[in-house]
Amino acid sequence: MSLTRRNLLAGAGAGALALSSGRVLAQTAEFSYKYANNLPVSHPMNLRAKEMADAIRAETKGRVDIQIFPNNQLGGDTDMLSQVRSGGIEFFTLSGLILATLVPSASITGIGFAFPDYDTVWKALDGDLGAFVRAQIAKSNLIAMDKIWDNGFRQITSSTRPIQSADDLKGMKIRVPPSPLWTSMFKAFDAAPTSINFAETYSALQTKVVEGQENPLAVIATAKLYEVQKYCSLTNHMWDGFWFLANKKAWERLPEDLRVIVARNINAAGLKERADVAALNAGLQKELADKGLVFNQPKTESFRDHLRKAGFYAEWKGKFGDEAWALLERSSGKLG
Ligand code: X2X
Repeated sequence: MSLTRRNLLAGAGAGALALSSGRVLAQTAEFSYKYANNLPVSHPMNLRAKEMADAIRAETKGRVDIQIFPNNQLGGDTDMLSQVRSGGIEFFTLSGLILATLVPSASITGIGFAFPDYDTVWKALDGDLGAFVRAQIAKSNLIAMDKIWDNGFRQITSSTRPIQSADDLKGMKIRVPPSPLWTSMFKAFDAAPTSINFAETYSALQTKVVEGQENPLAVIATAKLYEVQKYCSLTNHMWDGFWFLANKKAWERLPEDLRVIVARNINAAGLKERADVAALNAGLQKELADKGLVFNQPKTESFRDHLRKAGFYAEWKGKFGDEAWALLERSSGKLG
């Protein structure tokens, strides 16, 4: 008996389908696409992506098969960005700040202390600011899905000292993702930032190439960074999210009816992932403290002051331009 798509779908229960889905269906799918990302399989991004791929396969009756490559299996972010541009992979989730190496204005969402809470983030990103960034992305041969996925508010960890105020960052060897805005912000704090892809971050911390790094608790937990860090300072110094990107040609190759199904499922999964990450970040402090991380909650004022005095806000307002900055300040209030 040949295992055609039809009798596989008709015959298999949901569990069996999920288990066998990958290889068997990939051979029969009309569109077999790769989605790659930098996070561990246990992160909500990958849990929701798995559900999403299963739903797309079912709804398109096996015509669209999305294979997931988590955890930098296909290379670090810089490498995956080249691959999604060339069509080597069809889908990729990337922080707007790293995407800014290609689309400069995409880092505007990472300006220090711009968003006080998630309500403000989603209002801006699902509103005018998000639309502005997506329009810039569209000029670069990439398509960004409507709903940005959440990474979260970022916290600083270190193996050497807790960060109580901006002065404690002075001279600190800290890993930042490869992105001009990240480097600029930590230079403004007088730290010593080094650009390192997430793929090499754990080992850079372990071998003490750097003392610290900064990430949301959901990443610190799922990537087990607590194993190689001692302190966690809840600075909430910036919000970060992942644009769900598609290679433009691969996207346009999908017939309109399939495109609608794929986009709807990706955006729906993104909304669920946002809820998962917010809940995780809110509950992880105790779990990480049990694993030995020492927490402190600094006041944000000294950090904002430091950025202001270093001319960080003025510099980036100049780079992004008045129009984009006005869109940001519509949500954040006056910055700098
Ligand atoms: O590289 C990071 O630190 C991470 C996982 O947060 C991003 O993808 C921006």
